[in-house]
Amino acid sequence: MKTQVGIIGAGPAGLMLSHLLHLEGIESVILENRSREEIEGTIRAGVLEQGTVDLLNATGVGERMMREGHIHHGIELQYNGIRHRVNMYELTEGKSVMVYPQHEVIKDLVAERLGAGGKIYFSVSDVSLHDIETDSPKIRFKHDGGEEELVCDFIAGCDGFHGPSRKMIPNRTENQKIYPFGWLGILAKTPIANPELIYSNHERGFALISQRTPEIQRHYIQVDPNDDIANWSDDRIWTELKERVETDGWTLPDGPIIQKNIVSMRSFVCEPMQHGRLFIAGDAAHIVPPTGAKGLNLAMSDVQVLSKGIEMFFKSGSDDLLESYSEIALRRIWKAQRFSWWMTTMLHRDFSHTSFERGIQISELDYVTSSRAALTSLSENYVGLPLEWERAKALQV
Ligand code: RFL
Ligand code: PHB
Repeated sequence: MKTQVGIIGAGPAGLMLSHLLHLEGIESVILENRSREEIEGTIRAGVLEQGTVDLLNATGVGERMMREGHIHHGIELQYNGIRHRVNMYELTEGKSVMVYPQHEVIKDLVAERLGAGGKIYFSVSDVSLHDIETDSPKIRFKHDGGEEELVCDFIAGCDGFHGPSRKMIPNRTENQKIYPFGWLGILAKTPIANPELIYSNHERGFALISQRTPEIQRHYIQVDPNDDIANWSDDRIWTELKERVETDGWTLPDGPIIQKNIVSMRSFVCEPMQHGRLFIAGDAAHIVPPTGAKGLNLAMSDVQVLSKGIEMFFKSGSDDLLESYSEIALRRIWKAQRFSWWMTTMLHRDFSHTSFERGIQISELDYVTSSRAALTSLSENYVGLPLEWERAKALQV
């Protein structure tokens, strides 16, 4: 089997890359080790930056999102039991975010790719990469019991944090920070609690009130990352959530919990994100703690740069932009890392902190919520920073 770009992973990065390449007349094949049902049913992100929304719309896959998603002009920050609204729309001159679940984005992209004749192999196994330092790298894999080989011009490793691609980059530096925090996330059958998301810093730990549909909501509480979900009855979860977000005169609606799990939190950046004819994108290259709602959005910005580089190669024969892929993508990635680390540090309760450090944390929230300059900085990061195209412009792309 032959194709121009062999893509490993049908997450947001792999699917969007395949879609963008198709729009430029470049052929790709996606290899995914889970089934279509599994990738379309996994609950993850909820918040899309303005740039991600614009990208989905500009490339013809935003129609259902515009119908079923919810545009949010702000968020609320809570500490010491008081809410403070951040009017992002006003502070960023009209930008906003969209609450639309990741698995719905996945469904829209899979439907679009398959509808346009795109090739996605689901439930493959034993994926391995070969000859990435040559002009015809190969991916070997098993599908339907048979051994297959995909010969490509380029390989895009969009296979998430645990995939095989990153490990193929020799001499890479892995920069990492592990947090002493976990997030217990729930999906619950309740009405929408609040028009906007609430990020709450509380003595007992962080809590986040989010939403999905008018009937189903998504909320999170900070827990020990090594805690076992079996220790958390529905009653205990609701009691803890209410304790951390309710204010005088505002109560949190509860209801049956239909899904619950605990995830640990890390910041991670792999440098560089390329070697020979292999390029990695999204969670394969970096992980952010979810407090800044950046992971899916970074996956989308990586593949915009990568697809432009591949397009330039096939249209003009120049690999100038591809050679700069890591450098261009990493500038935005590090800024999103900084923001996600900052939001995480400001909002979570670190039980090893002294009263001095706790005092500084509350004072930071006090400063942020009372300074227009600080609120503007938070807002422009939350709605999404621009792509780093200066280097590309210098290359006259
Ligand atoms: P994905 O989504 O992990 O997709 C990788 C795909 O590769 C497949 N794969 C393989 N395929 C073939 N062979 C192999 N050997 C393979 N190994 C893996 C996997 O099955 C999978 O389908 O990576 P991608 O595309 O880079 O997308 C990244 C995002 O999924 C991730 O960053 C976000 O979910 C992070 N995230 C959030 N991001 C946001 O932008 N906004 C949010 O509000 C937000 N909230 C969150 C989040 C992540 C969370 N969790 C569960 C960690 C909230 C949570 C709780
Ligand atoms: C979500 O709705 O899943 C969500 C919202 C905001 C975040 C993280 C996750 O910062």
